[in-house]
Amino acid sequence: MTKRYIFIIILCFVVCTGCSESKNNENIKPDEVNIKTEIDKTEKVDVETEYATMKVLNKQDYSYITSKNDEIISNDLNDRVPDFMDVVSFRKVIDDENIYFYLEMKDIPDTFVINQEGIFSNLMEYCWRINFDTNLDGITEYDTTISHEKFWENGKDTASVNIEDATFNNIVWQHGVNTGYVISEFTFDVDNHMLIYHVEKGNDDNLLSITEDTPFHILIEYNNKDYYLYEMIPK
Ligand SMILES: [Ca+2]
Ligand SMILES: [Ca+2]
Repeated sequence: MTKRYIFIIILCFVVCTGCSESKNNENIKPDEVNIKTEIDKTEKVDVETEYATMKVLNKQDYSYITSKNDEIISNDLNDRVPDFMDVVSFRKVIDDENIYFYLEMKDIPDTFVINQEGIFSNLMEYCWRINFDTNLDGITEYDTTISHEKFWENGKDTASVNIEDATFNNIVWQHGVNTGYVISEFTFDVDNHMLIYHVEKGNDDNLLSITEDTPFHILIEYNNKDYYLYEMIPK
């Protein structure tokens, strides 16, 4: 009798434990389903917002515009590029001694990831440049470019830096036919979403040929391991 009594108690305990686990499973399952659904949604959104690589630009893709000093020119919003690449408006002031250029961007985040993992070459990671057709031939040969830029650096760790960090270069580049060289640096400032370039013409004689009437274009480029993007004005 005693053994049988003990057996019944054990049996009841096992059955009750089973009921309890079953109840717990019933409570957990809906949560697991909800969590999975949330993850699926998140992944879907990421895929939908991913940018598509753009074709690499050729010489014939560039064209030029002119603008008067202090003329503010608006630019369409561009949902094909991140906000830090999207020019909202721009203006310039060029006199005998100075070149000022103002690029209003849709947004400038606090930090930019540089030397991104997975690029594995000396690609341009970021650039915000203005290219002047100083010899007036309608192509980039012999142009002069003012560029705030960052190349991927071999052997350097991935890092997050401010757009005004010293790792970005502020250079004026004098183009030849397929070559070029740095002729000057310039002062680069950021005021909210406005990028401000100031070049002193006295730094190099080539800069003297940039005047109020010199045609120019704007090119913003970004490379990461998955895609190459640009915003170009004019298109
Ligand atoms: Ca734009
Ligand atoms: Ca040219």
